[in-house]
Amino acid sequence: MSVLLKLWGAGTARTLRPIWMAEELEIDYELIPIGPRTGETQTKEFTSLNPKQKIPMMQHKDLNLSESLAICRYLQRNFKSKNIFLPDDEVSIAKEEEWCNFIYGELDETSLYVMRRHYDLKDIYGDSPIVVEACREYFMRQIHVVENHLSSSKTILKDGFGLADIFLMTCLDWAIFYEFSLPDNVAQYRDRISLRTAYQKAMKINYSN
Ligand SMILES: N[C@@H](CCC(=O)N[C@@H](CS)C(=O)NCC(=O)O)C(=O)O
Repeated sequence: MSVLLKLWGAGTARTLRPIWMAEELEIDYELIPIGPRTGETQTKEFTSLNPKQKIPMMQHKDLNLSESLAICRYLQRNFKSKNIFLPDDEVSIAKEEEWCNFIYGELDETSLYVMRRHYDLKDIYGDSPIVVEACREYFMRQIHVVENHLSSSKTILKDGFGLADIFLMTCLDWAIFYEFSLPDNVAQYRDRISLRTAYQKAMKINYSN
């Protein structure tokens, strides 16, 4: 059978998301495991697909799509599976949106990725211990929102594991890598979700190089 879905990019928290989503949805896909800052995102071929020169990136039929959240949402809506809860009423759609925006905007972009820029990638973006420390404090403040929420729910949306959980988990793994100590119930959530077969398979695929 010909492969209709191509995913580009491996090796980072952001690239894990579409790979994990594809594994949960049991989609037949081809992975082109290019990495960041290897020159592979700068080639003519890749730049013509994604002028941002960033991974992850998805090709499906005539659609070229970048942004980990947009890709995962597209997969969730187009390849349904009992493994991923798909909200279908206005309130739960809005709640999923709210959580994904919070996780992506506050935990990923505002905290963890800024830490990455000014610590791991300081040779490119500049060394800034003050910024890194401020991001650390900010992340801890925001994670209490998650702690409170998970005290009454096993997954982000009460109806089942889904898109927001994939985003949260990838940020929690990233936070552990940065030696954050997570609140107990958040750590237990992470332990529980990490038992999922699709997560374990996606981790192996994403980090195999
Ligand atoms: N907002 C984007 C961020 C994508 C992004 O920054 N990707 C990084 C790797 S995590 C990248 O491709 N960096 C390559 C480079 O800067 O050369 C998303 O969520 O997909």
